[in-house]
Amino acid sequence: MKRAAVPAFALSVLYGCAWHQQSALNPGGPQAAKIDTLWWSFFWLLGVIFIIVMTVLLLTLTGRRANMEREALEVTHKASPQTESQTRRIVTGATIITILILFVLIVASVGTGKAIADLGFKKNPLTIQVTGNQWWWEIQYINGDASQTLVTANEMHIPVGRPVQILGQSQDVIHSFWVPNLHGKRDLIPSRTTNEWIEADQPGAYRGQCAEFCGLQHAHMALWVIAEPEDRFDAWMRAQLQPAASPSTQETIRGQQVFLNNACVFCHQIRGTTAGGQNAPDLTHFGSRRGIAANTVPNTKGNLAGWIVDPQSMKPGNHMATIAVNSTDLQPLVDYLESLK
Ligand code: HEC
Ligand SMILES: [Cu+2]
Repeated sequence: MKRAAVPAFALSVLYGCAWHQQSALNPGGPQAAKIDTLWWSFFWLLGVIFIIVMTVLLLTLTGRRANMEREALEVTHKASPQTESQTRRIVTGATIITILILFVLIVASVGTGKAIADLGFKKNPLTIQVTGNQWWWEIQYINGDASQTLVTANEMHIPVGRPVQILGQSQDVIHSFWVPNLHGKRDLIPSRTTNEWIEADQPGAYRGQCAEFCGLQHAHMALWVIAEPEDRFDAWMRAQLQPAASPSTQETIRGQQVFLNNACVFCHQIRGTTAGGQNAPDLTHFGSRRGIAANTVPNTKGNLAGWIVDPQSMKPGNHMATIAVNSTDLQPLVDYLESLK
């Protein structure tokens, strides 16, 4: 009883924290559902074959007849013609069955690949360009109308039930966009645009991460895909398209000055201010995001202060410079950035 409890407990813990929010076996959309079905059919088919093979092997090893025959073989170095033709038939049969099964698996796998490749035939798609950077994600909502084009980072919102085309790019090395609850991996390759369609049919927060080793902080390159009903998505989009909120308290006014008077502006953009840097995450609505530094840590004031004071200890090797901010300036700066909802 006790002994059985341990693996059972371990399994349930694994399953529980095996990231419902980041699991290919907990589909949040039609494509992930097809991948899930494919995965389970492989699992059951191959599982049954494994059990059959192992059973036959065990029976052969332990069977009396087999033992006797083996001894006979060892003595004569030659099987009887009858055994030989029987063996040949068994081997031929097994080979044919194996080839047939492999063929079925190939057809199932190619068929699934085709079925999930393109959602372009569906109505009203959304186009999002995802750019991999060492080690964060730039997310740009493409729209024919430039005033509706939005740039943000590390957190993508999508409306439930609408197909989304992901155009993948990279600024430096090869990265890979992978949100297992929605789809398989798609590489982001320098000087090329890759293409992938995703769709969520259930609201939820789905975690994704870079799936192609891209250097020191590869493991800290995560993103969130937040799927929400159309009206909430629209509200989010409207809010994000606004320039940054003007600071309204003394503290945040001071914080904005600290930001604008520091080197922060050479790398970061805050729309609506003079900060127009283009090679780091856009901070216009930083306060509305879940995480800091590609979701290395949750977005709290404490973590933000730690990040600004010493980004290299939180995420060693990342490309943010350490900037000496006065201790009296730190709190206003943190308050200001967190006020950018
Ligand atoms: C040399 C360019 C550079 C400078 C200067 C710089 N940063 Fe950054 N910053 C970055 C990069 C690159 C990242 C992304 C790091 C990562 O996640 O790997 C980043 C990340 C951040 C983030 C987290 C953004 C997110 O969505 O994850 C904040 C907040 C931030 N910086 C604030 C500041 C502040 C405040 C200053 C000025 C005191 C500053 N940065 C100066 C390059 C810079
Ligand atoms: Cu990467």
